[in-house]
Amino acid sequence: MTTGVTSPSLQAAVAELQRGVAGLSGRRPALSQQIRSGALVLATPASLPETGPLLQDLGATGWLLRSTRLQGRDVTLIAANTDLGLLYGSFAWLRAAQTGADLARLDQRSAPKIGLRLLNHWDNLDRTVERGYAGQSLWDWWKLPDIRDPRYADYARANASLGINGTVLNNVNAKAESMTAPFLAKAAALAEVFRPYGIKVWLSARFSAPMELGGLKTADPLDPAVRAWWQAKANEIYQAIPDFGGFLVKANSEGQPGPQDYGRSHADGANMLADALSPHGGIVLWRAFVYAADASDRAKQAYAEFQPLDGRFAANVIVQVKNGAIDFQPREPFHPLLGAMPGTPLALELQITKEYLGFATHLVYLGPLFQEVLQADTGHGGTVARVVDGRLGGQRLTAMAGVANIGTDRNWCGSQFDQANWYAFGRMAWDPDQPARTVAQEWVAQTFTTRPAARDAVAELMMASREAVVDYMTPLGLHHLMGTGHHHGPAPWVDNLERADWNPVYFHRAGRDGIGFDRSPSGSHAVAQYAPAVARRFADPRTTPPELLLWFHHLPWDHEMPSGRTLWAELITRYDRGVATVDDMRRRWAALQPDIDAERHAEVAAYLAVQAREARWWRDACIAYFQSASGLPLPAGVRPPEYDLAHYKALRFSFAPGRGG
Ligand code: BDP
Repeated sequence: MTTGVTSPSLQAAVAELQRGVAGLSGRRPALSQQIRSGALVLATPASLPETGPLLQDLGATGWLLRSTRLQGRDVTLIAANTDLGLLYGSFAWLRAAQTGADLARLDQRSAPKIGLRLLNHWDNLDRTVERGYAGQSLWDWWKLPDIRDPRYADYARANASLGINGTVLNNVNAKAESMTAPFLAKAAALAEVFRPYGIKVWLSARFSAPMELGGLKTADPLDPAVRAWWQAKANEIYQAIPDFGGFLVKANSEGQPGPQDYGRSHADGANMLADALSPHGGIVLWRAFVYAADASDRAKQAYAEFQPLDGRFAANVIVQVKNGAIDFQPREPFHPLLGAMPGTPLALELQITKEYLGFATHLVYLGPLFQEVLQADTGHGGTVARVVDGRLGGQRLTAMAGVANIGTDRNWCGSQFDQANWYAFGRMAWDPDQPARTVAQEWVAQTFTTRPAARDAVAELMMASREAVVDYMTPLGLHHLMGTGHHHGPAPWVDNLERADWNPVYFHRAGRDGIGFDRSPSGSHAVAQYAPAVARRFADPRTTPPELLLWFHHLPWDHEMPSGRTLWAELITRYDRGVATVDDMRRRWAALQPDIDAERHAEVAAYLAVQAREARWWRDACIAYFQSASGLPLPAGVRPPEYDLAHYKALRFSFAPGRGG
């Protein structure tokens, strides 16, 4: 192997290649031969000037893999403009090797389409993880900064292999303590481990920290003492972590403090923090996830508060928008803010952890969900992907964030297949146009098997899984039917929570007259927040896709569906289809036994059994409840729910995971 100066990133690249080849060589002896004979050349224009012209369109971190001749020898060139690009290129070469590419005929090039590819950890300082289903937080704050768990480096390696280049260490429901000197030293230790892998550390900032830590009487963003406090804090942070990424902020949302506490706007708050960070090159990610107790329609709130602020944010502010307007449901239409703020960089926030999709025990591959939102046409001149990669609005700052599903579990993510969701997030943040199916095949080839038939069978099982969870939990655009607080299991009957918009009945509105949330012009008119062509389509039940029907419309039970069935019969058909798909996934997995190692095969099979049982529970409880609302008999041939409604209502889950500290 040829290498030039050994920066930490280049050393990491070489180490990955050596380790990767050693791991693969049992299976592919030619690989180690290729490396030992020096046929793999890592080069930047600084070490090999003739690569310069090849790399012009690849930016700082894009890479090129090419089988070529150099100085009379056949070589594989891994080239990039920087050493970090070489690290990404080395991982790309390993991916090519692991997925069975012809290594003697390589010609690949790729550059990231999105600048900031971030994980958001909802990790608390006591190591509980909000909506975490993979054990404790990876960050052992108590032992840091002295003790650096080897998994920190492995975490960085895994992320770098996907191109993830930043991580927000702490929960958006932030504690001010994370900004005290001892915790900054701990964050700095993590930053040091991550640095060679191109991963910057970010922190969630609590807006009221100047009061809690600085003893100020106010956190008003226009107060000079508050501004000075944040500036001093930013200086202190950059002393400890010179390449600190910036702040992620949840403000005036679900009880978190924010600028509105002082009659100021989100822009006032974000810009104040942006001013503090800007001398250091830091960035503010300001979340648009807000909703108020008195809202007539919770789905409208974020747009109402943020859209009028378009163009009013400082140059180093990005507004971070969830994929949908409610909250990470199995299916939501894309968020109406996406495309509606052309004068503001918008980050897309996806949830990798499966808070509303069966936690870690349900096999749900999120690639299709990510693809669906990224490829949605906003009606503002392009897809969500074009909004997020900045091409639509000409933004220089671009970002995509994924709420992490990583913890101390031996398999990192709570289940074997949940690793695929971390993988898919990273790959689609690098290139938001990557098809979910290709990403699944790639992951399977690197995780389970390269045999094409088995690889494709596993990938197809994954591809079916997202629609399955939609069907057995919230078909036809239903949403937020999950159990109170923990969000485990069905609870469509809940109607007694303190705030109307926390209750499932608020969202489905099922009664004798029909079901669904009327967001059309005759209802909350939330459709008006979309671009005109999209708004027109969603305003009319005949042009609304059936998958989103009850998100936008309240319709009678006998409403005729495109299938020719009544809405009532269609709802039941979808619940049945969800259960049937999971049964089918189990059968398909069982048939793959010869292709998968026994340990993981058995583990996944056990998880699928849980999913099959819980899919039935979802179906039965929802049908029992919606029948009590509709008063209609079950269509002929439909299996009645196993228990009566009272049984399902009485179930309790006191210690369901993911509640945080
Ligand atoms: C919801 C979660 C809650 C988070 C909130 C958020 O239920 O735990 O704090 O989102 O995104 O999905 O801030």
